[in-house]
Amino acid sequence: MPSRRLATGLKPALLAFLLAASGALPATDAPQAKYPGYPSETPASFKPASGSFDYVERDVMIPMRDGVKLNTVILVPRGAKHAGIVLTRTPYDAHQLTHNAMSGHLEPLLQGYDNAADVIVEDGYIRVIQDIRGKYGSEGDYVMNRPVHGPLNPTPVDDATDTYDTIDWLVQHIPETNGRVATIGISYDGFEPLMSLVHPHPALKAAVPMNPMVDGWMGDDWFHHGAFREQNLSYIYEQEATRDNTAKWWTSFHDEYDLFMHYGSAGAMGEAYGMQQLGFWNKILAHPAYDAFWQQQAMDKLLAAQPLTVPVMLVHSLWDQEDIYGDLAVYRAIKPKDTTGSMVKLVMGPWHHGQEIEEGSSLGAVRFGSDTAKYFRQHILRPFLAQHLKDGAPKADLAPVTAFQTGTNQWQRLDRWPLSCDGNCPGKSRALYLQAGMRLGFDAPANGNAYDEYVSDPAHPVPFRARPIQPVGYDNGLTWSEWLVDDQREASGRTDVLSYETAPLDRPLTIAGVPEVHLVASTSGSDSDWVVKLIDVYPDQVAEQPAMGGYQLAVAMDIFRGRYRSGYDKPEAIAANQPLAYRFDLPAANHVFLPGHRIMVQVQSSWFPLYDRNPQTFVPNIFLASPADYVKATQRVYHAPDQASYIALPVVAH
Ligand code: PG9
Repeated sequence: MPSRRLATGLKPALLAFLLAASGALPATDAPQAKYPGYPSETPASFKPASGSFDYVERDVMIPMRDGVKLNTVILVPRGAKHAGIVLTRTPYDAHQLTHNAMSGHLEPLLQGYDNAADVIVEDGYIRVIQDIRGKYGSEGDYVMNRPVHGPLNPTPVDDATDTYDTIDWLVQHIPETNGRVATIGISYDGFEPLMSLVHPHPALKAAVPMNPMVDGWMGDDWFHHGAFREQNLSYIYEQEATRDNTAKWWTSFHDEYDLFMHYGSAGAMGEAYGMQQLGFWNKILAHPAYDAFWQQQAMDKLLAAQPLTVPVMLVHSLWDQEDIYGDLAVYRAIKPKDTTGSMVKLVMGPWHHGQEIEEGSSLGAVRFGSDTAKYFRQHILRPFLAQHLKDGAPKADLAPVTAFQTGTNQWQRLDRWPLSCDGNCPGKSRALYLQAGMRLGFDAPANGNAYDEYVSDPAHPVPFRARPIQPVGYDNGLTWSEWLVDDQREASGRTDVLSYETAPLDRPLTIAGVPEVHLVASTSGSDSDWVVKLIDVYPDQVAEQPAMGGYQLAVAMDIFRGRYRSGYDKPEAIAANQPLAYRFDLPAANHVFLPGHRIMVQVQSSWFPLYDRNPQTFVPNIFLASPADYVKATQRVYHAPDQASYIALPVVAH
């Protein structure tokens, strides 16, 4: 086909060549053009005209001690002098986290996941976000939550050494800094500040782990008391398959309940998705119990063995749908080291995972009366960072513990946490007994029917929230972040959920600590899961918020895989139809059950598909259970005088 001619009658290529030769077109330093007379319009390198920006961006590859270079985005407020550095190390794409919006102003860039952007910008800090080893722009090999050098990691490098080397480079190569660095982050990015505390760099002046990943087996992202959080398969798949997470999870179902039922065991599902290619997935399959693999990488245990030399602010979300265990476990581990009382601060807010850097006036249907997240950032985080990062800043006026009390919706300045019981402290807690007639009360069970029973059917597991079950996610209207405050009426109406309830309270009941489950139960199977929920039941009508009428708000709830009854590292079959004692902690609560409210306890044996189903037949490894292993089981929960089931409530006297 003849080439198209222009109005000039010349062929485009010839015209372009003539124009270029005449100098009529700006010379571009385009790479050697294939057609010199018709060069690319894209230059070999483009330099943004950022001179008007209120910050200067420097993207650098920082060499670690083993030569691996880590991609690091450095954002320096224009004109900064003697500025502190706020460092986040992330597996979630440093470039994306520092370019949430394209702006000549720094705050829009940082407004998004993991940045307390208002505080960082208002106080003129240098913001540094770095891809961790093996992810996105960084070199090296990726290992999920890379364990410290030792039995689990034979290499000379880990996230502690990488943080040390990064800080060392930053304070030597950023002339605008005063040499004071704080590490901060949420979730996996919260695990990194904890790692920064292991053999810390002398320039590290503070660490702010928020909702950190600490013990993936006991109560954070991978298992809770041995039950596997199989809805996180998608995370493992995307996080491990490629360096830049370009291999995306897929589904052929709208309802995640149907998706996970379709594949049977979590192991079979992983196989169907090709996950045997992924190192961390194979490690999970090989370590279903709480063995050395999990115990030796638990950050609370690791830090308990470390000297405490850097001030730490632990930030906990009371309704953390992902890492509700870790920060308080770390607090228990390191607080005893804080002999001066000035090294460890604890903050507990009424938030979902990471909500402390978002809007905090409500969570789902629950309202708090003020923007609790902004309060935290401006009145707790900001003075803490200033004290440690700004030359000559005053000591922050912060209590050892700043906790939001739900129910009354008020912030508290506390000198310790918990205020009462925190596991194994008889005499400081009050037993809330399950009683006959589906009642609940502080009187030990009298004679009456000794137990209640239900049939737990793995073919129809209890949904952990109303169906259709959404995928785990944060965007496009997904409400994953709110599931812990879903109305539990969805469950209490089921025949495979037992619900026990007090009469309406005639006075407030305050708890501030860890509710401890003491369950006496039997199963006709040889393995079983037990889910226990402590619930605040709202009055039948709530004038100021009608939708809360009769709302069943979980204050604390968790799951326990019965095979670990004798020890988390010792799975064993359960003797069928024998009333046996099960003891496990629920997440901490700081709550007031108000007059007119009732207390409810729910018991069930599945929480699907967030958690994989227990086949209710004892098999060596549930990941490898066969379809035939999944059997119905008759569950009995006892409340006889000598077989009392109760929750030891960490009650605070009024
Ligand atoms: N805690 C988050 C997460 C980790 C692993 C699986 C799923 C979620 C997080 O690091 O963002």
